[in-house]
Amino acid sequence: MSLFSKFIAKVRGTNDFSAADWHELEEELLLSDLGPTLTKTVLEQARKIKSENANEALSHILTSTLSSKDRSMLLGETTTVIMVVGVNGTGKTTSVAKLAANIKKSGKSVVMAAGDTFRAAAVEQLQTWGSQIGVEVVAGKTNGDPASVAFDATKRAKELNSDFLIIDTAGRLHNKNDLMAELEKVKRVVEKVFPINETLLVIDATTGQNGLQQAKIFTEAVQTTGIILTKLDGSARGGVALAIENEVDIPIKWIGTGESVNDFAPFEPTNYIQGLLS
Ligand SMILES: Nc1nc2c(ncn2[C@@H]2O[C@H](COP(=O)(O)OP(=O)(O)O)[C@@H](O)[C@H]2O)c(=O)[nH]1
Ligand SMILES: [Mg+2]
Repeated sequence: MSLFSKFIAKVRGTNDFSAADWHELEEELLLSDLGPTLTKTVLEQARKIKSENANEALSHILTSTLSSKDRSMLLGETTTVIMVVGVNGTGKTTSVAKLAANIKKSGKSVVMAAGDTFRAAAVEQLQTWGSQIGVEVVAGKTNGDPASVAFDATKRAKELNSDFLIIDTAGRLHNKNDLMAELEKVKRVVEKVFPINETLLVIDATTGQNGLQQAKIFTEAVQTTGIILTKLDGSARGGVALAIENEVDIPIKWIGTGESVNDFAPFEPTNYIQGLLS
């Protein structure tokens, strides 16, 4: 049963929701990771709903909590450069590969940069994806400078006249200043050649309010143009998408729904809201 189906069924049938019913709905909203602020707002607005149009009214309430910013990919004039950032384990490397495969499928050329040089496994992981999906990976030495890998990859993308360059990064969050300095350095060297068009922040949907906290910290440190929300397949708490967009007003552009390369799609707000309601 979806988040609001019980509420809708009840309001439709009786136009009457008891105090206990409201309490139950509140708990459900909190459990689905809407967070306290948004839960309060949604409940306040839901109290005004009449039986005749409960579904429509709720759909309107929820849609208005989403960002109204453009969700389409920001394109460059020549090579479009996408930097992917986020905490370790959220699904950055996997999402880089999924996005590259998606771009390749649309007939465009793409190069991937193995910018997480802190873990040898991360470089190998991207190289494995690269051979699987047939996309070139530029990598450097383990513990090397991520900016130098990014620079080499940018040169390679230029040489190949590639339509896209996607840069994987390391996700150490323990020190915001270090992270900011490192990502800025990557940005600086890349932008000697091409501007970075998109900085996509990867958030793991199963981490709930913690994911929201990460989004806030990252968006303070780096200019983020969009979000990739991963692991929606493993989360019964899809409400976190609403909470994120409501709090940081950055559009979710892509969603990850599994570990394989095709478990990836553009975020469709209408479908998403309908999923919460029906
Ligand atoms: N179920 C599921 N697992 C995912 C998804 N995206 C990534 N993963 C898994 O999450 C783990 C961490 O992913 P990885 O890309 O290495 O994260 P990174 O540390 O941010 O680069 C891996 O086991 C991935 O297969 C997703 O959308 N759904
Ligand atoms: Mg990684």
